[in-house]
Order: sequence, then structure tokens, then C-alpha cells
Amino acid sequence: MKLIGLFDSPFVRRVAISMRLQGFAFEHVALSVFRHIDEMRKINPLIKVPMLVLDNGEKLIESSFILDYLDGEVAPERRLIPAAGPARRHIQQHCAIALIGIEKAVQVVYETTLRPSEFTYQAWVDRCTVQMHDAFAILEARPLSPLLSGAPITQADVTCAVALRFARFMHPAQFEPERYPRLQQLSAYCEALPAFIETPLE
Ligand SMILES: N[C@@H](CCC(=O)N[C@@H](CS)C(=O)NCC(=O)O)C(=O)O
Repeated sequence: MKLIGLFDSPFVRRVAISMRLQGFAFEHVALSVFRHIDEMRKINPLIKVPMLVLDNGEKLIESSFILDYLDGEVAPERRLIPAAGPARRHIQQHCAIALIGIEKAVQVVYETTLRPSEFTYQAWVDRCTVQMHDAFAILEARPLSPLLSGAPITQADVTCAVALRFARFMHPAQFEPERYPRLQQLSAYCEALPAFIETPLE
């Protein structure tokens, strides 16, 4: 399989980390949606990452659907989201909130770096920044992840840790060390795992 996209994309990074955790071999095709547009368009005319190209040539987009496909390819105990039941809903909703944190962090980056500075719409930046923090605050208010007391890792852990790492990296002034202590603890634990270390954001 080939995974298209850079690890500075949290959507790509969570797929790559999940693949490593689940033992999938893949070739990483490190193309940027901004710097390699022509090459990217040949592979994915939508110029979005991640894309997973299966060995039969089938192309999958949208990180949540890619992860769902991968979960379907492993034994039940290796799934990162269970196939059914309350735990599935809980983990999916946890991921959904973390993905909003990511999406808002990305929107601030796009608004402040892709537009000429005189066209930055500060009210939108402020709104997205508040929404980003609201998402992390909701996650922070939830119980500490069972991963930290020895439970198997889930997609909620992966996506939460990837989200916090990305948001902190992109917006360091927004994330003083004492903010979101539970999430920081989860992030520190996850970022020390081989699957995370082998998938560096920078
Ligand atoms: N919901 C999508 C989001 C993917 C996404 O927005 N990726 C960004 C990179 S972080 C991208 O492709 N940006 C290029 C663009 O939006 O034109 C997913 O989870 O895969």
C-alpha cells in the first residue's frame, strides 16, 4: 500500500501511526498538497491528503474512512475502534471532537499563512481559535484515557495525541505547558511510542 501525504498533516499522521500500530507495511509518498500540486493532481485530482492506494490500485480518501477500512482488515483485538457497541460510539465521538480541534487549528493556519496578511480576517481567526480550545477543553474534561493505566491503545488515543501535538506545534503561544494537563499526559505517553516516533510531525 502507498500512503500519500506529509506527516505535518495530522490527518495523514493519524493514519500512518495507526498503520504502524496495526502492523501494516506501507510506502510513504511524501508529497505536499501545496508544494507538489502537479504530481499530487496526477494521483488525486482533489489534491487532498491522506490518500491510501491499495495494492490493487484502489484509492481511498478521508482519514476516518481509511482507518475504518484498515480496522476491517485486522483481527478484532487489533482494531483501534471496535466494530460495534457503546465503546465504538464513545471512541468515534472522542475522535470527532479531536478532529474539530484539528480542523480549527488548520483553519487558523490557512487563514494566517495562505492569505496575504492584509487580507487575514481576524474575527474568523478568533472564532476558530476559541472553537479549537473548546474542543480541547471538552476532551480535557473527560476521564483520563484507560491507555495510561494499561488498556490497549484506541483511535481516540491516537487522534487526541496527534491533535494536541499538531495544535501545539502550529500555535505554540496558545498552549502553555499547564493547559490541558490530562491531554498533555496522554500526548507525552503516545509520542514516546515507536509508532509515533517513527512518524515525526516535523
Ligand atoms: N476530512 C479530511 C481532511 C483532510 C485535509 O483537509 N487534509 C489537508 C491537509 S492537513 C489537505 O488536504 N489540504 C489541502 C486542501 O484542503 O486543499 C480527512 O480527515 O482526511
